[in-house]
Amino acid sequence: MTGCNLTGGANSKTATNLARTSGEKELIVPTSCIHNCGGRCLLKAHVKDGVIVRLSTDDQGPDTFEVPQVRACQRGRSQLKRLYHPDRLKYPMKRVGERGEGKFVRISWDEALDTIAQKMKEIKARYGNEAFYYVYASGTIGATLYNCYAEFPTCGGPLQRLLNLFGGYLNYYGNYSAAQYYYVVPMMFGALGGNSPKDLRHARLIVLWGHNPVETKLAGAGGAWYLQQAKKAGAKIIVIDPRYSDTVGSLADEWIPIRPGTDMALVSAIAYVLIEEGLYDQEFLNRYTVGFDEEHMPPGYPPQECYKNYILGKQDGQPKTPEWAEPITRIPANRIRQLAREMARIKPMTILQGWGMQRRAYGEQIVRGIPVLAAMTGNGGKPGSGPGLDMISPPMPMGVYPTGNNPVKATISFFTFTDAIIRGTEMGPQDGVVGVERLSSNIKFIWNYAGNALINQHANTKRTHEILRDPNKVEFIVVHDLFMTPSARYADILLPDTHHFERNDIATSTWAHIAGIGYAIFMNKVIEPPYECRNMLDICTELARRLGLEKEFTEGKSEEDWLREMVNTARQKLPDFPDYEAFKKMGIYKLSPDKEGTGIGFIDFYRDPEHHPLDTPSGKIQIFDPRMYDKGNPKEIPAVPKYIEEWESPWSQEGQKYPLQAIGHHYKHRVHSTFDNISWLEEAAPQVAFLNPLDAGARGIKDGDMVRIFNDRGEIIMPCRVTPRIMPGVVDIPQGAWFMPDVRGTDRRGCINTLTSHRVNPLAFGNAQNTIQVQVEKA
Ligand SMILES: Nc1nc2c(c(=O)[nH]1)N[C@H]1C(S)=C(S)[C@@H](COP(=O)(O)OP(=O)(O)OC[C@H]3O[C@@H](n4cnc5c(=O)[nH]c(N)nc54)[C@H](O)[C@@H]3O)O[C@H]1N2
Ligand SMILES: Nc1nc2c(c(=O)[nH]1)N[C@H]1C(S)=C(S)[C@@H](COP(=O)(O)OP(=O)(O)OC[C@H]3O[C@@H](n4cnc5c(=O)[nH]c(N)nc54)[C@H](O)[C@@H]3O)O[C@H]1N2
Ligand code: SF4
Ligand SMILES: [Mo]
Repeated sequence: MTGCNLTGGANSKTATNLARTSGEKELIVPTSCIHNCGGRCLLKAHVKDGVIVRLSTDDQGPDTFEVPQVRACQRGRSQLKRLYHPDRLKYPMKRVGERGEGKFVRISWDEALDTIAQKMKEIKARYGNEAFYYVYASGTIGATLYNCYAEFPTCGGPLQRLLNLFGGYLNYYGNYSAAQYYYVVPMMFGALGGNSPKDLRHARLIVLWGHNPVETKLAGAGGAWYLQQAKKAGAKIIVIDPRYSDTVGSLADEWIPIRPGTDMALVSAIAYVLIEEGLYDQEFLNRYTVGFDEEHMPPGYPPQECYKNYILGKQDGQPKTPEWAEPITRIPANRIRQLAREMARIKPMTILQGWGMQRRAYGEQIVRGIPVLAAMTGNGGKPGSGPGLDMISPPMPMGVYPTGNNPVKATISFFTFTDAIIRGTEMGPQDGVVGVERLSSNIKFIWNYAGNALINQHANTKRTHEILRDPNKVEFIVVHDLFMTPSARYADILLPDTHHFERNDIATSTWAHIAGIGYAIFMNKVIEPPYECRNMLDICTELARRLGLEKEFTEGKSEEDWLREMVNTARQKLPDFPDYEAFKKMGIYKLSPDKEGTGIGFIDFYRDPEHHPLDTPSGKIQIFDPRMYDKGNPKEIPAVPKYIEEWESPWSQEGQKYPLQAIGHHYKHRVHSTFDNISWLEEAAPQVAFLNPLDAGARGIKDGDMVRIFNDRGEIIMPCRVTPRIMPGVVDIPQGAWFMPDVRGTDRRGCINTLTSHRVNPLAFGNAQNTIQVQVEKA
């Protein structure tokens, strides 16, 4: 037992009773769960003789609406199965087979670290720092110190600090989660922002548009819990989703199934009805938006390009009527009319958009389309009245680990790293590169820390495999993980990490786009790491020594020194924040509700748009965006949000050969691929392909059969669940299963990226992994 300093007796009685001893000499040590589900929940480890015998969770406090308990979900409560999993990586290893084969031999830490340091020096000398890439990863995104998320400075942990000191690395922007959302919301609103989950209880109508919080926002103080409260307070809840999701099943008054990828046809038809029936709020639009009609266009741009003209079909001759939308969306025209009227009449309304539908071809459009409906119905800026975005959390001011600045300016879209491996030096702004006119090197060295996006979570695994397997392309790959994941199989050197119960850290709600309250959790090191597992701070310190950077890297500070600094920063901003020792013992600190702000997005702007303009060209919400207009590509980057038929769809050529659309929802079994190997969770939520009885019947498939799902990019053989919970024409393969190819290359587990495409979106250069056509047959 180390680190937590909870020796029982008088000592523990002085702490809150979160940390206490039992009669059986069982220590209860607070820590957290940290993966990229968007949450961080309190876990309390019950320790006996140096072994964690069980986990419990937050049971402190009154559990009120204002200050709820931050209780862990089924995955957090299964952490012991990860911690004590027999397949944990135990020693450093080096590759002996081909990349991807998974053949390794044990080596010493010295050999591993010497080799990595040597390769870093060699590759820097040969290709320069732009050849280094810290690939997208989110396995420890919830942590303040051991964070793996390199999109932002200060999030990438010790590895980011080391690489910055080493001269830098090729940056990326954007993320798999919400590339289109993060790109266009700041263009439309000047910043990200929505209402807090707590505000939902004021709404009378909540439309969850492609949003499934009961599965995706499961954390203790998360979105799903607040939706429940909103329902209790009398809100009507409508869900628009091709799947009868858990959110539909447990919270919805109505489910509107929609053909995937056609949401913009629905948005347009709703807008049409609002105009046709005079149900829209002209005054609100005039005050807060630009580009709705000819009278409110930015100066210098053709007035006829306004949104209203698009909806009425003044330019293209096609009014966007419900009858036009019906065959596209498969939603009856009358239902569309009824929905438009409800949206106009039930006030206040909050439409919350999920991200699955922007992870699609032209996903930029839907992100911008929904806020137009919010504005047309006069919503935004008031309690229960949302701007049509996602939820946001209250801020939690905690110090950060200083990762320094990256001297390399070249930046690619996260989704183009495989391109930057094979043709980086040809890539420039036309490929989404920013910071430079052209990359000076292809990617030659990859660090993959706490991520599985090296192959499993990235699109088109067969293509990625072909690229990664060739050691002449990327010359060196280091992976640091707990398991032999599909990505780990591509490592040249594979390093075993500690589990987060085996190191000290702090988790905060700040990153959690789903939390209704601000909080911080001290993640105590509960037990010693097993075998030769080592954490990233330790590894980077050793590498810094070998690279002659030790002094700059450590500044003479230990893990505890860094954590103390973070706590001190929080204490400067929040006088009631406990000191380091007290925080360690109490485990969780919850921000008092009066410090959370109003929870209403862009409130100053909505109150007084003249004096608090948005950071956009017009100072208002950009329905028409001159920057998009100026791109001169109106078919793919229209200046007002439009319905564009997807590049792979039931109507395209692929649709003839592969008639079903496949989507991969975020599953309660896992956080992406994390927890895929946990038997309890497989039992509770098995990896199956969900297929409608009509599609199954037409193919002679019965519930439980093995099915072959394929397209030109690859194939999967997996079990099938026949259920009306998915609409006809669509198959759902929950994303995140581990790619397990057999000798023929057929995936036997159900990794949807076997089938997905790496084609990028035109504006955000982000992923469209949900836009794919497949065929399904009995295996
Ligand atoms: N087709 C399709 N693909 C998708 C998506 C989709 O919807 N459809 N979703 C995308 C999204 S939104 C995201 S965010 C990405 C997520 O992709 P990733 O960021 O790759 O997330 P995970 O798959 O959870 O991988 C996390 C890895 O970290 C490891 N890990 C966990 N804890 C630790 C730790 O303490 N130390 C170390 N060293 N490793 C640890 C896990 O074992 C796992 O291998 O996937 C994207 N991919
Ligand atoms: N259990 C669980 N929770 C998670 C995660 C996880 O892996 N597991 N990952 C976390 C992360 S990193 C992220 S980014 C978020 C992701 O959150 P989201 O991206 O919102 O989650 P998804 O499940 O991809 O999509 C939400 C819903 O959209 C539906 N959908 C798909 N295509 C369409 C479409 O074209 N139109 C409409 N209307 N609906 C569509 C899906 O059926 C699904 O029910 O979730 C977070 N929460
Ligand atoms: S909601 Fe997320 S952070 Fe919380 S216990 Fe579940 S997986 Fe862990
Ligand atoms: Mo994500």
